[in-house]
Amino acid sequence: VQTPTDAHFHSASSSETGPPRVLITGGLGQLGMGLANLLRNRFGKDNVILSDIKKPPSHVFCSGPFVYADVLDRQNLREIVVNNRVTWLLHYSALLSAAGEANVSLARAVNITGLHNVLDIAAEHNLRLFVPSTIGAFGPTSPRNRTPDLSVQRPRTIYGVSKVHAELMGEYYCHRYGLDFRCLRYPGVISADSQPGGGTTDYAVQIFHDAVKRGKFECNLRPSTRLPMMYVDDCLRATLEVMEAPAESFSMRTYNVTAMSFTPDELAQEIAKHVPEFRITYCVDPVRQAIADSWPVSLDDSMARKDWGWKHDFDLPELVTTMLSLHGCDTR
Ligand code: AKB
Repeated sequence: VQTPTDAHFHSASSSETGPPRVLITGGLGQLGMGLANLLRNRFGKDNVILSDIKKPPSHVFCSGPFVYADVLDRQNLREIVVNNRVTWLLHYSALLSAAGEANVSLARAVNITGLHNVLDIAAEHNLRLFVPSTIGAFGPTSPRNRTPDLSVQRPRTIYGVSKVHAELMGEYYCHRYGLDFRCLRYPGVISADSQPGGGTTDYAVQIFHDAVKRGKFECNLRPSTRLPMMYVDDCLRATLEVMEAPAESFSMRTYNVTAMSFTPDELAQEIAKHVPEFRITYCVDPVRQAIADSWPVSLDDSMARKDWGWKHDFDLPELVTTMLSLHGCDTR
């Protein structure tokens, strides 16, 4: 293991001009492909490289550059960054909350050791680095309503602990080595054409599929479990906006972002306005329920709104009509 020394790292100033050359790790998860599409529209198809350790489906492979990248293999990662003249790195490789509790040592390796590799390579090669954080970086002793950016963070999951670590390490590298680190704490993200995996907020994705295909859904959280949420288009736009924002606009490097908060019961009622036969039942998963009960019910994202102009487009009604129509349901 290499320990960082000042000599390894370039100064923060960059002579690069033109569009960024982007690498996305963990690109076959819930957000990678959508993010690649957004960034390819903006910066050109060949300037955005998607990567993962899994074999991509053919539509992913055909829509732009894809490479194998294992964040636990520092040499492999460095080679990709150097050979492709990467200037922006968006680091999505991670095990989510419930998956992390099911395999703590893998989560520790991917979420913490993987992050160390990414941080060092980003600092060595003067990259702009984005790492997503999460509402899971808060815990039972954090304020639960309108949780501010700066508050107690004592999460009880390995996922949460690894994300607090990522926030602090990124901010430390920014301060110590001039690394251009940018981080958003995402709420639960709801998308139609890509599935999450191993998360606590996953129910809010699956419910739309089951409502349209089966007219019913069995929820693994209690009906009154309120969590912060966001539609995927808002989440990806927030990410692009924070990456493009001038560094001078930041008063900090890790921002809360949110759009809405709802419970399974409220979501089901909104879906039933368009799918009258829809019925929700409950079979609580104790692991996921305990995780959800330790998370904020709403986030205060006023600093993101003030500093770099964050504004969400989708509230609950628009989220539901959009998701239902993407699943082929007529909501007119
Ligand atoms: C999860 O549920 O683990 C994630 C998250 C909120 O970070 N979707």
